[in-house]
Amino acid sequence: IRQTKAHDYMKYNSWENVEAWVNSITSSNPALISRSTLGKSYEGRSMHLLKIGKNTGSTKPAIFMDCGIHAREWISPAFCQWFVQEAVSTYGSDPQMTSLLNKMDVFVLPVFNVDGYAHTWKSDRMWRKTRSRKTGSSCIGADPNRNFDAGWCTLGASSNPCSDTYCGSSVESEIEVQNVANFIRRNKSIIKAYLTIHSYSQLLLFPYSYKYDQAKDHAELMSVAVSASEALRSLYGTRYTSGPGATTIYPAAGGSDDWAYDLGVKYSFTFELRDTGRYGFLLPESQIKPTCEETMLAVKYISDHVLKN
Ligand code: ING
Ligand code: ZN
Repeated sequence: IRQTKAHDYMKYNSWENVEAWVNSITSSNPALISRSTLGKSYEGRSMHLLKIGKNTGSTKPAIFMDCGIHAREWISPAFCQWFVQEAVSTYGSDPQMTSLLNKMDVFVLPVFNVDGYAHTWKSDRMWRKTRSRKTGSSCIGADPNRNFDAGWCTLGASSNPCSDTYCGSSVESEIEVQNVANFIRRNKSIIKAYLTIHSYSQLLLFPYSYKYDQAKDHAELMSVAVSASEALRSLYGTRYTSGPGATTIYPAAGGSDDWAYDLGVKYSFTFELRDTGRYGFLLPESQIKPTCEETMLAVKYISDHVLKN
């Protein structure tokens, strides 16, 4: 029998490999990682969540980061996996990472849209949405980043179930969105930052996307985003644009960052990783390492800022 390919940080990994990795990295790093599940997806896959941080015996402030809301954005789950590995392997030697994990916990959801991700490996590489079925429509899935309770379905979203930006039949109609929203609601007193990783376009976005109003923390979020982008650029010269979603990419309601912000999570950012369109969603594996390395610098900059505030 042929063995299936093993996990490799410099390759894209199938859901089966990501799931095996969740278990192996947790058992190899019991002092820094603990595992839980947010619940099951529509098709019954587990939404594994990793908590990275030094156990201090008391409740710490936390950062929540998710990857893979959209199925075809493969560099995103690759980054979450990279982040976890980098965190455990530099804890104790890198002062910034050490102090982050001593003082805060980082909740990492390596793949949000697990069913969609599996579908991009099985049958349709360009699938974006969830895989939920609805009676009365032959079209499948809703856009999880249009399904949150933030100006739901008012702008930049479609009520057509066949659209790639279908907002769903109601707010949080998607079980995966419910699972994430319930966790963040339950833990909102400790969650100080919400980071959600997409691709592509090289943008660092913050609220709002569902309206043109400036967020009350606009000045601070803009300055954090600009500095985080500068840190990212310092490694390989990759240029990012920072700004509110509505004016920087396009208006879009129902996004997770706007929802988290309105819930009270001030440091709420959406990353759009490499590239600017040459390869788009089909970013070559040779770019996983440089993309993840530079993105680490931005995430660490934001984490430092959150820690100081
Ligand atoms: N971009 C995001 C999308 O869901 C976005 C942009 C960010 C919309 C924040 C709403 C809120 O369309 C990609 N590439 O998915
Ligand atoms: Zn996306």
